[in-house]
Amino acid sequence: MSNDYRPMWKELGLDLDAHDALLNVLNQGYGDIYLAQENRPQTMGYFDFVMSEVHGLRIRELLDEKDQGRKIVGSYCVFVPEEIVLAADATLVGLCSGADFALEEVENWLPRNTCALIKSSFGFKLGKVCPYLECADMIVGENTCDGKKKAYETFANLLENLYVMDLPQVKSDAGKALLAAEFDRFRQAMEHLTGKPITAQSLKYGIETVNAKRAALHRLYTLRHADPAPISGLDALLANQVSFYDNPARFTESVHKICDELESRIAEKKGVFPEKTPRILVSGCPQAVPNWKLHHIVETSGAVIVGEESCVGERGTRNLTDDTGEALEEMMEAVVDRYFQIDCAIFTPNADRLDHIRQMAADYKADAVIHYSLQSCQPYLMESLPVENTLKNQGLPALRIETDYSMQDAGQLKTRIEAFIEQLR
Ligand code: BJ8
Repeated sequence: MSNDYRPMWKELGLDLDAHDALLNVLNQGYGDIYLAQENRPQTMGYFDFVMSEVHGLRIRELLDEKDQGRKIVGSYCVFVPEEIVLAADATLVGLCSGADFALEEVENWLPRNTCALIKSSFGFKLGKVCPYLECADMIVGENTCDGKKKAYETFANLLENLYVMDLPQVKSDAGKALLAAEFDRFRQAMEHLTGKPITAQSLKYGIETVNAKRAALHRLYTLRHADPAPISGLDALLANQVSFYDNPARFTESVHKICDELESRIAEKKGVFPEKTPRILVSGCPQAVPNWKLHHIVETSGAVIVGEESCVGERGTRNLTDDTGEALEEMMEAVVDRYFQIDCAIFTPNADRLDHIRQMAADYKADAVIHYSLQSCQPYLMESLPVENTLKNQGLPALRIETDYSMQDAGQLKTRIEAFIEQLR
């Protein structure tokens, strides 16, 4: 990334030395993991460019938007409705990060055995290394798992502009009413932030824009059903990760370009790995940039990842919002209906998730499922055993992984994963 961005980062209050260190690790990791892959689709060049400019050009674009009076909203969860943010003429960016930073300082604020995702959010704030966080006018936290819920209480001491959204934990009528009330409160908060009323027309625009983005990803997911796999799991994961940062319309167009290329590859039977390479479905916790550990290990151990049952994957994008309503209330209801279907492990009971895993395994012709949990993530760890047992009882091999963002266990994970893949041959 060009040195020209240094004044911009300084103005945002970043710690330039710490930020340099982070970018060095990111660039090194990207080179070693992404650029070292063979047979990549050429259209992935766009995502290489996005990643090379993830703290540069994209931040400049966001600051230009702010100069023109547009607000930036940061979020840590796929429950924050982008449709409503866009309808208020603001831009949503994802803030979850997939790398450890300033760990010692973080442990002055959070217990050591907090999940890596929460620790990393604190680390990026305390280490002053995240330009997205620093340029956001509003940061939305959500009462999902206990870890996040309690962490936001502490985070409020570090963030002046934190807005906390309450969320249901049960899929009941009362749960849905709570979500509807919270989305309505959020609608008002967005209007207050931007000074722009959300109208039927602006919400329709928000719904159509986000639906288009999700539909492009659905097209990509469907193409991943093919054998040989036309795109690596790493590259598909990257497309999912970039969906949280990029301009939605440009992202949609770029994903369609990849899909056009993948269709040609499928017609020519051209893949990233040979036909009949063992196919893995990954299920569990979200994997934010630059958390590429599991995908990298699997795809350098003789298998290909064909799908992600994750919030950085199908759980985050599965359903479209009904865009047929005309009145504002009708469209707000459609937004609530869509988000209420998300099968995050914070819900109890959460039978839909198991159904989705089985359905995805069948659709993607997966030979096995790897369940991925971050250490100390109670919701996904608690679900991992029933998921594993049910899949195994139905004849689908499954492996449970519990890890964090460090590379300390990489060797051990590789040994387990290689042995698991060996059994699939
Ligand atoms: S909708 S998965 S993005 S909450 S890994 S912080 S669950 S202890 S991230 Fe999530 Fe929304 Fe659910 Fe999706 Fe807690 Fe687990 Fe940490 Fe997690």
